[in-house]
Amino acid sequence: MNSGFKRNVSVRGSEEFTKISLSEPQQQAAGLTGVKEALRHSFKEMGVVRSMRALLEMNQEDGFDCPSCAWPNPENPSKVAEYCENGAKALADEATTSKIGHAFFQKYSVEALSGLTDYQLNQFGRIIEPLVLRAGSVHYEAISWKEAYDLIAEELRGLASPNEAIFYTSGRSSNEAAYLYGMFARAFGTNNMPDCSNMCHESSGVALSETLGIGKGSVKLEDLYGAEVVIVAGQNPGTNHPRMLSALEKCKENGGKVISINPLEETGLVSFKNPQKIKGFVGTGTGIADIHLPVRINEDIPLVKLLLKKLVRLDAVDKTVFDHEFIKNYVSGYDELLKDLEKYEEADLLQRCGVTEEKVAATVALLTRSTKIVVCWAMGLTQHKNGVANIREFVNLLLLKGAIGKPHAGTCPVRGHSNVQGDRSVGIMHFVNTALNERIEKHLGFVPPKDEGVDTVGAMRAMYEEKAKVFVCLGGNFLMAASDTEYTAEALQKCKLTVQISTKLNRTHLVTGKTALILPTFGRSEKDQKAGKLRRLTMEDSMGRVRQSRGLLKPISDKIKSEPDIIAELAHRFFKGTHSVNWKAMGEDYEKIRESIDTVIKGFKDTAARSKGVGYYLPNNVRERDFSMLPNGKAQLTVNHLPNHELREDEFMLMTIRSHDQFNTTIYGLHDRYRGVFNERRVLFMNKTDMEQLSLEKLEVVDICSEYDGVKRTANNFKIVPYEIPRGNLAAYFPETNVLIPYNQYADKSKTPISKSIKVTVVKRS
Ligand SMILES: Nc1nc2c(c(=O)[nH]1)N[C@H]1C(S)=C(S)[C@@H](COP(=O)(O)OP(=O)(O)OC[C@H]3O[C@@H](n4cnc5c(=O)[nH]c(N)nc54)[C@H](O)[C@@H]3O)O[C@H]1N2
Ligand SMILES: Nc1nc2c(c(=O)[nH]1)N[C@H]1C(S)=C(S)[C@@H](COP(=O)(O)OP(=O)(O)OC[C@H]3O[C@@H](n4cnc5c(=O)[nH]c(N)nc54)[C@H](O)[C@@H]3O)O[C@H]1N2
Ligand code: SF4
Ligand SMILES: [Mo]
Repeated sequence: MNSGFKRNVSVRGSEEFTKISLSEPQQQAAGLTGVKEALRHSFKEMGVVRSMRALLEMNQEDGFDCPSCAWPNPENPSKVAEYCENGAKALADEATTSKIGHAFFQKYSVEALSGLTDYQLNQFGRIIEPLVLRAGSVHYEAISWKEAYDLIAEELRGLASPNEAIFYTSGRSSNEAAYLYGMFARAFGTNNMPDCSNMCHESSGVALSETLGIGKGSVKLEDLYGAEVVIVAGQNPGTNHPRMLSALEKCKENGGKVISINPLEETGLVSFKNPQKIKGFVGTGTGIADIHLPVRINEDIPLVKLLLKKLVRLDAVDKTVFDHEFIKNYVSGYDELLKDLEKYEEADLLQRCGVTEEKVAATVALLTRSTKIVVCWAMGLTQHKNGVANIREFVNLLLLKGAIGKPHAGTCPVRGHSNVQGDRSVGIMHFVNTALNERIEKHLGFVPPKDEGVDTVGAMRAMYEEKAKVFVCLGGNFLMAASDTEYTAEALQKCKLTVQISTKLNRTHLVTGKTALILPTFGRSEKDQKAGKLRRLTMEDSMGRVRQSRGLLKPISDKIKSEPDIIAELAHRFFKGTHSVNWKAMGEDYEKIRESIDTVIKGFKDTAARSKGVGYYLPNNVRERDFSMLPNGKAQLTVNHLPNHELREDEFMLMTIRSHDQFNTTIYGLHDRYRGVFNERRVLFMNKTDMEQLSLEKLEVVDICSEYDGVKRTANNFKIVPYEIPRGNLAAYFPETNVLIPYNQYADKSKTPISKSIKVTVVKRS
C-alpha cells in the first residue's frame, strides 16, 4: 500500500529574488548598531520583558549558555551584557513566542510549505507538540508521545541489521543528551553516528590528532590575551564568533599583533567597536588586523610554505628563529620537512597565493621575532579537499616556532555549534574508540559494536543506496546542511522513517522518509523542570571547558520535552525496561547521566560539582607537552603537497559562506550588513575585473554551474555583486549553493564536503 507514493515537495523552495539594495561594505563591526540590531530582533520575536530577562542571564554564571557559537565565556563575566549581537539573535530566534502545532499543518501540506524559502519556514516559530506525517499523507498530524516512541521502536526492531539505522547529531545538544543518544545507538548495535562536525571541524580533528595527539585546540582564552601574534585564518569572527573580537582587542591592548589570512577583508577584522565598553559606543574603535593577507581561495598551503621557506633561510643564519631546543626534545620530522621545502620556488609560491611580497615580508618579520603565536581558524581551512593538509601546514609553523604547549601560544580551531566539541567528547562519533568500548562494556554492561559506522557523506550514500532505512536526527537540518541537496533529498525520501528532534521547522521536516516524526524539544533558554526540580545541563566550549547551563524562560508549550527525556524514554521503551542500563532513571535525574559520563568518558571527573560557576577544563595533552601517544612519542611535522585544482579556463573557485543574518541553515534575516548587502541572499560576490571580462553588470542575473565527473549541477538565479575578492574567486551563501557540491567531493581523510572550493562556471541568464 502506498509504496509508489511520492510527495511532490520542493527541495529548493522559492528561488525568487527579494528586493536587493547594496552599500559599501561596512568598515566597523559591532558598536551601537550591533546592540540596536540585537535588541530589535529580540523585542520583535520575544517581547520586551522576556527578552531582557533572558539576555541578562545569558552566559552568566548561573544562567544559560548562549545557544549560538562555541566561543568561551571569560572567567569573570561582566554582570551585564556578556553576549553579542548574534548571540542575542540566536536567543530571539529560539525563544520566539510564535508557535505552530497540528492545526497549522492541517491547513498547510508539506508540499505547500516546501515552496517557501528557508527564511520563511523558520519564521513560523516553535513546534509545540509531537507530529507525524504518515505514509501516503501530505499533512502532519498530532501524535501522542507514547505512540511516537512505539512507532520508532517498532521500526528499529523491524530492521534486518542495526546498521540500517543512522543517528545524526547537530552540535546544539548538551553533553547529557549526546551521551544518552550515543550510548543508545551503540546499545542498539550501530556506530552510524554522523554529526555536524563531519561537515565542519573534522579536518581539524584529524590533522590535530595526527600531529599533536588530540583532536581539539590547545589554547585557553587567556592565552589569546597575552599572545605576541594571533593568526586568524579562514574565519570571519565579526559574524560567527563576535566576542572573539573582544579577546583580539585585549591582545592588541597588551601589544600583540593580529594577522588575518582570508580572501576577503572581513569587517570585524578591519575594525571593532566593543559594545561592552563605553568607548565602543562613541569612540573610533580598535583596528584589529595589523596585516591582512588576501590569499586566494585554497592557496593557504603555498602561502605557509612561502613563510616557512623564508623563516628557514633566516634561521640558517643565527639559529634563533626556530625553537631548536623544543624541536630537539618534542618534535619529529624536522629534516624531512626542510628537505621538502627545498623543492619549491619562492616565486611560484608567491604567485600562487596571490599575496604581495611586501605583506609576506612584514609577516615574516613579525613571526621571526615572536615566540608566542596562536593560530585561530575555522571553515576557510577545513572545507577543502586538502582541509587536513591545510591545518597540518599551520601546525608545522607553530611547531618550528616552539609555539605549542606553553602560555599564549598554540592551536585554536574555533568551533561552530555551541556544544559540538562536547558531543564528540561524550561519544558521538562514527569511528571506533577501543578504549571507550572497553569502558562501555565494563561500566554499562553491554558490548558496543566494533565496526566503523557512517559519517555524514556515508549516511547520505547509505540512505541513497537503501542500505539505511531509519534516520534519526538530534537537532540540525540535515537536508540543507549536507552537500548535494538534490541527492540528499532523494536519499532521505528513500527512508522508511525519518525522525527529527527539533525546536523549529526546517526543510528536513518537509523532505522526508515515507513516515516522518517531529519530536519537539526545549531550547537552551527554557526552564527544564521535573517534579518541581530545576534541571541543569552541561556543555563544553571551544577551549575544552565544561560548564553548566540552566534555562529560565517558561517553555513554549507543556507538550514538549527535554532532549534527555526523549532519548531516555525511547531507549527505555525500545528495550522494554530490560537493558543493563537504567535509561529511565537517567532521563529522570540528569545527575545520574553525569555520574555515568564521569565513569565512562575519559577526562570527565566530578562533573556535577566542578561544572558549576566557571566550570572546569578537560585534560589536554598538548598543554602538558605530552606527545607520548604519537609515533616516537613526539609531535609530528608533516610534509604536505600543494593543492591541485585543475581549473578549466572558464571555471572559478567558489566558496560558500555565512551571511551576518543566519545561523547555518537557519536564516534570521535577508541582510548581510557588514558586506553591504540588504534584503537578498541570492548574490554572487565577484571581482570587478572578472565581471568586465565576462561582460557582467552589477546585479545582473546569472546561474552558477558546477561540473564534476560529467555531471552538471546548477544553482539558479543569483545577482552579481562587485566585491573586493581575488580574481578567479567567487563567494555566495550556503545553504542555497549546496546544490552545487557533489556528494562524493570531500576532504581527504576527514570527508568534509568541499564547501569552500567548488569549481564553477557563471552563466548569464537570458
Ligand atoms: N552568527 C553565526 N555564528 C556562527 C554560525 C552562523 O552560521 N552564524 N555558524 C557556526 C558554525 S557551525 C561554524 S562552523 C562557524 C563558522 O565560522 P566561519 O568559518 O567564520 O564561517 P564561514 O562563513 O564559513 O567563513 C569562512 C571564512 O573563511 C574564509 N575563507 C574561505 N575560503 C578560504 C580559504 O581557502 N582560505 C582562507 N584563508 N580563508 C578562506 C571566508 O572568506 C570566510 O571569511 O561559525 C559558528 N557561528
Ligand atoms: N555549503 C556549505 N555547507 C555547510 C557549511 C558551509 O560552510 N557551507 N557549513 C557546515 C557546518 S560548519 C555545519 S556545523 C553544518 C550545520 O548543520 P546542522 O547542525 O545540521 O544545521 P543547523 O542549521 O545548525 O540546524 C538548525 C536546526 O536545528 C534545530 N535546533 C535548533 N536548536 C535546537 C536545540 O536546542 N535542540 C534540537 N534538538 N534542535 C535544535 C532547529 O530545528 C533548526 O532548524 O552545516 C554544514 N554545511
Ligand atoms: S560570541 Fe558566540 S557564544 Fe558568545 S555571545 Fe556571541 S554568539 Fe554567543
Ligand atoms: Mo560548524
